[in-house]
Amino acid sequence: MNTPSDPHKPVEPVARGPFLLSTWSFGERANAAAWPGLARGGSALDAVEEVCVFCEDDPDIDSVGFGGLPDRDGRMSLDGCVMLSPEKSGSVCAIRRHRHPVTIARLVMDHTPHVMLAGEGADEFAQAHGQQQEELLSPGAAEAWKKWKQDRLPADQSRDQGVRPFDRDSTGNLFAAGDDESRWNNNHDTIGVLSLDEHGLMAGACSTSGMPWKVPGRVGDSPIIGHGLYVDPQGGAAVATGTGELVMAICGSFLAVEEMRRGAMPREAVTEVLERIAARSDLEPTHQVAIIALRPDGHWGAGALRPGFRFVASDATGHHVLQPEVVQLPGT
Ligand code: SD4
Repeated sequence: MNTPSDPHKPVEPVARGPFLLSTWSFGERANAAAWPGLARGGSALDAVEEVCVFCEDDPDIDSVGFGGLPDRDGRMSLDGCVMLSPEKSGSVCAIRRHRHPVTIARLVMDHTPHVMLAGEGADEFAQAHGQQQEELLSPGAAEAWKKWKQDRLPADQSRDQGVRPFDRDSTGNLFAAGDDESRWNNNHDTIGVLSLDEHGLMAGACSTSGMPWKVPGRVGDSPIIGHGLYVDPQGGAAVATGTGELVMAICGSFLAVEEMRRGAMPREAVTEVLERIAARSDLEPTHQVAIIALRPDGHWGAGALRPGFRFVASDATGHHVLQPEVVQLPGT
């Protein structure tokens, strides 16, 4: 796996101690919240859960947890998962009454022989494990939904209608209209996070409210192991964000990890994923996918289909909001 890299290739960034890699610039404040525990020797698993819980609690982040945007009928549903290895993962989807899908996913991993619970059963499981029931639709999200209804966008919205996420100001408000990006028409996002702890253990998690104004019942890539997230201590870890349907068509996160298992650097692995997506004949200008990747030896990288994606790398030197090295379709 650690094939010596070609000296003419650009040097890849590499983590040399505890490390967190999160999607979108709003990951900065979430990483900052989880960092002290990780830096003190805490586990990668605790760190990725904490990053997601932080975002799920923040009503200004309009794509995750409380504050996320609802489905076509104005109802919230949340998805999330957590993974340590092919033997150890947990996932929930279509959660309607509990704010922290990643915590529930971890409970599934730790307390059941299963990988994934869905819908009412997942909510009941959460309740049985002491998770607090609550309203998930924030006042801001309810307001945004009313406005969307008023504007009379098509009622049976497909994945191609909405607002493309654009990371412009670190607020976490990826779907805000404004400036010239308001012309974009597609929308989804998620917090995805990968971590290495001081013991060299890797973990990943992701949490999302899915696609705003989605058809009720729609589930994207985020909670599905191998699609939105994959972690294999023998290969690496990857987490995707963006148009879930595009990621699901190629098992995007599994593909990135499999590439790294065969010796690819993270940059090469994410490029392979994005090239396959970019080669589709039905791509819409509004589609976006981004993927971040981490190898067990600390090498990491990120890429996006189009401009507008940022991510956060946190280590002992601080929290760095970065643009991906790879943008498959620049200028689009
Ligand atoms: C999805 N990819 O549901 C997920 C979440 C999301 O950007 O919207 N991510 O399609």
